[in-house]
Amino acid sequence: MTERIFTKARIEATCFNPGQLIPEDINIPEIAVAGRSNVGKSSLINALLGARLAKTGQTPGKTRSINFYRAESPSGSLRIVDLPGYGYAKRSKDERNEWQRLVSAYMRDRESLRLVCHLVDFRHGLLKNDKELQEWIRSEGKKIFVVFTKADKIAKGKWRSTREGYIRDGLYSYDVPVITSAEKKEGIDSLGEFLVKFVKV
Ligand SMILES: Nc1nc2c(ncn2[C@@H]2O[C@H](COP(=O)(O)OP(=O)(O)O)[C@@H](O)[C@H]2O)c(=O)[nH]1
Ligand SMILES: [Mg+2]
Repeated sequence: MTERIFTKARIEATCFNPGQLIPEDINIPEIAVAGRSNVGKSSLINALLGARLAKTGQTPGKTRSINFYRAESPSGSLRIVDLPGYGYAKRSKDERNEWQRLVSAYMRDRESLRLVCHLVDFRHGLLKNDKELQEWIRSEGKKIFVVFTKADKIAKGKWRSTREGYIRDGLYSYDVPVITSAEKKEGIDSLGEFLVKFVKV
């Protein structure tokens, strides 16, 4: 077990509407975490920050807020930004519009937003909404880095070929996607190291 890369993590803000968003600070890089409801965003953030800050296992589609977490790293202060989940079938059109409105308001002209970690269930790969999300984030001029979740559900011997298959199917990622399991704490250190290195350059 290596030394934890993020220290002194705390929740900084919970925002349900654009008016509640906290202003960016150009000295504090932000890394957003996006993905379908239930993909494991909150669990991954907790594993990464080594703290139970994000609520996990909530009713799918319930987290409608953007949550800002502030953490210290060897590269200095940064923010991990938990975006509301999408793709929950039972959501109404109004709720989808609400999601779009809040997330757009956050991303628009957000220079401190350096990277969007797109969480994808390792068992499923990209589903329809995921492809739309990837296109939309790229059209906003933001970099996407894919993080596979729940890898403990797939035999380790199949990890490489599974990842290669998804890449061949047209998944977009700024760098080779990292394979993680929040439950088994696998790939979490590699992800942390990648992120800290990424915000430094
Ligand atoms: N097997 C397994 N289950 C996970 C993992 N990460 C999250 N889960 C489960 O997936 C469900 C949704 O997780 P959560 O973090 O709340 O997802 P979110 O909606 O994207 O924030 C919960 O029941 C978690 O326990 C993982 O690495 N492995
Ligand atoms: Mg969550």
